[in-house]
Amino acid sequence: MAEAVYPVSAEWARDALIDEGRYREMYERSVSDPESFWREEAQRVDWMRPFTVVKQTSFHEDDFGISWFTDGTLNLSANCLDRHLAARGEEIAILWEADDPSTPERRITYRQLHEQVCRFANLLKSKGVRKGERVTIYLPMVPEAAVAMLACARIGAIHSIVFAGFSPEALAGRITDCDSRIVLTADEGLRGGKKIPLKTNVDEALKECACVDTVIVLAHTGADVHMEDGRDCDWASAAEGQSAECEPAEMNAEDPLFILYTSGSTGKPKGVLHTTGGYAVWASMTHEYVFDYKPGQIFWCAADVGWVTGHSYVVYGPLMNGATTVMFEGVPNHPDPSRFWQIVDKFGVEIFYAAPTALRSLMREGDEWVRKTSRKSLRLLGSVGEPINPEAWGWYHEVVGEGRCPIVDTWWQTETGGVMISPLPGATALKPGSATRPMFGVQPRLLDSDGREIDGAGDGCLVITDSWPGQMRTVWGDHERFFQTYFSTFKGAYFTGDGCRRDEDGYYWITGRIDDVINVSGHRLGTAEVESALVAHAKVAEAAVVGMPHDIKGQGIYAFVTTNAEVEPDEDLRKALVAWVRHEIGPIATPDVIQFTPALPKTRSGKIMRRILRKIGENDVSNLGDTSTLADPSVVDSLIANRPQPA
Ligand code: 6R9
Repeated sequence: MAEAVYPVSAEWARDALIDEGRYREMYERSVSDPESFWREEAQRVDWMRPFTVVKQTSFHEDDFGISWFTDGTLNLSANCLDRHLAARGEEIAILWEADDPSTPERRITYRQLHEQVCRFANLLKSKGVRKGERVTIYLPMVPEAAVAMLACARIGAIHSIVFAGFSPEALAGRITDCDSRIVLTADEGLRGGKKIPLKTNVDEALKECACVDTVIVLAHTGADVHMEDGRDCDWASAAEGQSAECEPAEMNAEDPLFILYTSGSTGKPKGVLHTTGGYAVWASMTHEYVFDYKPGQIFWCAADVGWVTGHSYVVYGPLMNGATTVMFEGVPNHPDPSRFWQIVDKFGVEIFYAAPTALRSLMREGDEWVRKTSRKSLRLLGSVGEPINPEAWGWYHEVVGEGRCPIVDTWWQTETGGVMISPLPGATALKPGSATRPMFGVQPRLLDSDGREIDGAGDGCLVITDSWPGQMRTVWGDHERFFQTYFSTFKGAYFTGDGCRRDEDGYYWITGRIDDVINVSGHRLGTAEVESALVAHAKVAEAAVVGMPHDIKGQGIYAFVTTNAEVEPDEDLRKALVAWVRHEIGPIATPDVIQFTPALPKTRSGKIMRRILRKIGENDVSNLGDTSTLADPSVVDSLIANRPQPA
């Protein structure tokens, strides 16, 4: 089948920051002379002390290390706030839309945001928070989440945001791992009219965390929540008494900025650590070029700040560039499936960036919900988090964008800090489903399973061969795991965990994870995490989890479960296990299918044959490949015969 190609329109080629000629020239320079390229590009940051060293990076074991702009100093909150005050202090920094459309929006100017950040930074200081200390943030999508992040950056504390949909158990694990003494939360969150008991979750989590002595609680819904004497304090009244001036701390480029936990293929979630200078350059540069961002435009990234997309494209990238960034507390289909487009009209959103899973769920509801809104302000659309299927791409392009807005399909990861492979709207002809070409400084390669490079068109494991400024620097508390996870599979290269195809035009097509990570609604989950939650249940002996295709979520969760000998599995147990996993990890980990089985297919050496389980999960059992090493091949037949139909 011939691929559809959407050429760059004449207006985009003329008006965009970067056209095709400039992309080629800049890309070429970024890889042939990275020193001079990044020396120049890094001038987008206001440095307190300019750097002299650009880049000291090696992916090889003997001299492994990643350091950018090493001797420069800066403060990221000053870059997001103070430097804009003179020119655009009265312009809107954050436009906040509540879950309930009848709640008034909030419009916060750069000057007001600066003041709030300073007060909150002073409050953190008064609670004894010091440079390098970890602050856990467990907040809904409210402007105070951005205030908290920027306040940490202002005083040099390291923030660790835990998505407000995670369970108390998951929260406790993340607080303990980074040994955080302070937690910032709200009484409740609101999503789609449902209340999320954040403070109660924190209280529950803190039963397991001896390290926490301070909790600052934002009164968001006004719910009556328990306040622990000597530990908990009210956000607003505590911040009110603080000074509205707070000198930004001078941070080294390589001082940590934040930790964000993400799932890997093994073990517990790892704390991805990003540092200050390189991340600042990367978030701001990619935001400007990928979205062709020009001052004054209204930018809306619909991701939650609990994910990396929210860090880089709700808060840091847009604010560094002086943008008006939209923050939305709610969900796409509440109170009805027009919600996104109504917000677009209400605020005059020009650039809209969301995940394919949200688009697919809206597409299913029919075009009427979109067509009854105007959307005439939109000029550019973006996609992130998972592969976008050509059908959803077509709907986004034709129905949402009315054929007029280019779509930037941006591939990147928590680990990469910002966009790595993406079209630039004024430069790149689009192919639906392809993330197209690398960002400046990004050198993708495809390798076969023996580590041999694939030249030209072909399919392989996606690796990146040289560092870029936004790259993660370590796994919190486990530098060895950092090296082992990303740099030991293929010598001298960063291993992404994704499979990828390159076509004749040099375009990249991400095919999805090739490790044991599944991508549910754009959220990463390790199969091992879900398995360990399942086996933690008293009635479960063994569990194996694989991904399965899912129309809306992209991937769903398929769990094979063996119960303890005396337990008779039934519908009640199935329901109980679903609730258990939600409780252990959070609703995003809800299993779609649980198949009880007396045994799992194992090799004679006792290894579960996941390849076969994946095939069963995908309902593609015609060719299971070699099963000769199975200890008991009849297990597979019975699994196939008893495969439940997804609900
Ligand atoms: C930003 C973010 C990373 C994983 C990544 C890949 C998948 C992200 C994609 C995409 C195809 C895209 N992914 N963007 N796959 N096309 N445009 O999502 O970070 O949560 O760490 O997930 O998501 O599999 O490896 P993160």
